[in-house]
Amino acid sequence: MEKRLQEVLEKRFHKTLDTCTKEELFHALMEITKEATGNLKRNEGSKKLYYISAEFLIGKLLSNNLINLGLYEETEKVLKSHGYELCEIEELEMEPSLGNGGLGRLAACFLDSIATLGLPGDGIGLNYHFGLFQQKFTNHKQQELKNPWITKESWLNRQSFTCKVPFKDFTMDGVLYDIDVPGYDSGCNRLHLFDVDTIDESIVPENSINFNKKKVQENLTLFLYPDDSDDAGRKLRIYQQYFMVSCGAQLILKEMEDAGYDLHELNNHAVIQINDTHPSMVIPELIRLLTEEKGFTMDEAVEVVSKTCAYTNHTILAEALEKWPMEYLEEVVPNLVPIIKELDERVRKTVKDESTYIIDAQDRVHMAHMDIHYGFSVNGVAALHTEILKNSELKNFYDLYPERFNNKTNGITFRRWLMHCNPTLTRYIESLIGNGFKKDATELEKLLVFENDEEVLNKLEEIKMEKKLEFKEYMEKTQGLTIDEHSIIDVQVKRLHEYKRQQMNALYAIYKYLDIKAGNKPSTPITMIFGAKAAPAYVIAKDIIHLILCLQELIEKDPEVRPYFRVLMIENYNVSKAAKVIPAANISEQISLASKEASGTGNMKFMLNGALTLGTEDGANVEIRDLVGEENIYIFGRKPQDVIDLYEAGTYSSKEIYEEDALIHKLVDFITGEELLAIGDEESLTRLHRELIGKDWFMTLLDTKEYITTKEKVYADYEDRKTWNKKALINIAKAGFFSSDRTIAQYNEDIWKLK
Ligand code: CR6
Repeated sequence: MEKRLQEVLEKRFHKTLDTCTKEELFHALMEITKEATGNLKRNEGSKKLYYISAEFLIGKLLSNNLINLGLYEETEKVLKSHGYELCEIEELEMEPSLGNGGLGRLAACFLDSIATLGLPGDGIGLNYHFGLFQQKFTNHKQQELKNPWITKESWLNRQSFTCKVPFKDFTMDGVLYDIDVPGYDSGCNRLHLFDVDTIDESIVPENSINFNKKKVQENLTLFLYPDDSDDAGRKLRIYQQYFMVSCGAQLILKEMEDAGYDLHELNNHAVIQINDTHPSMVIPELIRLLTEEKGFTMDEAVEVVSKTCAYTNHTILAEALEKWPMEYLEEVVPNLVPIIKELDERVRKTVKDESTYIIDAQDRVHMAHMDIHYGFSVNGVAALHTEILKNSELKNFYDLYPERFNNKTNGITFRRWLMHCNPTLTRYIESLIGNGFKKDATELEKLLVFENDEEVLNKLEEIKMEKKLEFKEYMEKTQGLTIDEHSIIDVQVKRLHEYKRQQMNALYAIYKYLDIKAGNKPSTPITMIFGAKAAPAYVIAKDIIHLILCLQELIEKDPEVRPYFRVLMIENYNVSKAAKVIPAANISEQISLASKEASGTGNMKFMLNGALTLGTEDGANVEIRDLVGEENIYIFGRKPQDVIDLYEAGTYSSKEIYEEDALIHKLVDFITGEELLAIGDEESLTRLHRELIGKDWFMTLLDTKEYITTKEKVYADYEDRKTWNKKALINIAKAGFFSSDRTIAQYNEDIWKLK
């Protein structure tokens, strides 16, 4: 490594390891890493997976690629001997935020595991020029800025493949960029990101995310998830989706033909995993290409495509299940319209249940319906979620095709979420049980023999302290906030959404604030950490951020409360910040309204790093509980079936709870009380107050009381540090199940069947 680094620095910058700048060093490292990945053998086989997804939240790649290549430690040593820290070089990398949250990060973890298991499988997506917006706090509010990540040199490698994508009034030329995906101690796959050369980044002003949505030739791949609160935005999403799937389908067919396969046997050589409904148009697009260009009859095309495509559902929230008005499709992708109508006709001929039709009475196209009728597999992302799909949300489809439904509980790559973000813990685990867990995560269970070993438990606490100190230093440097490392670190980091109920956590903060004001000081100080971006057009979500930032301000300025209790919000929460805060956490907040969080994956990352979950019976929390046992997790709140029944009955009234419960009344009214109004914006706080009492669609007030009692118990339990540390150890030991290597092995076993 040292020799190669010197060579590259000399050749490119006429510098040495002792004279170069950190930027030059970063570029040299990137070049060497790309070269090493390029030399890896490609994973190959007679059947290949294509994972199509609108999002790949890959995050920074330098360190993870070095880990997977087996070069991390050597690089670290070489840099150290010349006075550099690898982690400071890594800070210079631009972060590709090509995803919103869990779904996009899942796709990135999956790519890592697919490559690691030696399976031939590539990702297909879009090369957004700006990732998810950069978040800034001004006047206690979220401000959105554009988030560029592509520099002159990056992980992207331009390829020679091109294709033409036919829209209604014009054709666009797709170009392809690849990012190599090295497996851990294994071969290599690729992430294919499509783009167009006519994109004009300059149509977006500085400090803004606004642009002319109608200039499709200039804006098509500018933004991940452009604001879809108006017609133009929604149509732009269809342009993006069609561009992605058309390029993808053309690439797949070309690769198949180049390999000499008969396209009539496409399903024996390719499998396409459709990640949520954003790529669903790949089904009619493949049918179109096969019939128009490859001489297939409609019957032949429908049959082979249906045997090639599989669909993953990631949510039961109606707002996220895409239904496109036919009118929009006619305007953007008229080529697909007759095919979609034909697919719908075929369903109507054989199926009685109208609720499963692709085109509904309002002439809207239900993308998920198309996926289920014309795919061979439908999977949910956690056991509970899949059961809800089968028994309520998609029951009518389950009745039709029970054999298509299956569960694949999500997972995370331990290379990033343990080895990279917590090397100290990794090394310590290795010293206790050897390094087999790096390849077979279930070996973490070997840690269980130490559950009563005081030396081991103390060491775990020491490591937690080290990570808290690192996080403290980071927060000081980036936001000027000084955290007390001796406090309990209680963390809720995830996208801001009402169903995730950050507002309930904020109500707890109000409770604690008032309790301390009344003279009840906690034995150990508490630091509550939030990190969340709200969709730019999601008004209530932004109001919740405003509330949290106002609470932060109120408490920071209150010398009576601040020494015991603080509320802090991480600005611009993203993948790298996740890697900093998760290892420092004692408590992992997973408090969604039961039945609404399909899985969650943050919950797995916290557990793996020794935090205890405070959560509802929702998503993968249920499987965490089953693995660690009731005594090693804190579960509270209304059960999923009760919540489903409550929606069905339509009897939930937050107003009733507010009026009947004096404590809740007091906490909710604090939002518009004089303390917060003196800091914040009256309109925003009043709107949130009104929402909580008048609607509260995700039933915050239903669980608030039990949440407060449970959280008080968690804090009290922290006082018995030995028992706490034992619980942390059991959580780490049982986390192996949540390795995405396991998830991918199951996808392959049940759905993909790659050799
Ligand atoms: N928001 C689910 O809500 C799940 C991920 C990945 C989500 C979340 O519970 O862990 O997908 N769904 O499966 C969607 O994005 C539609 C998410 O990230």
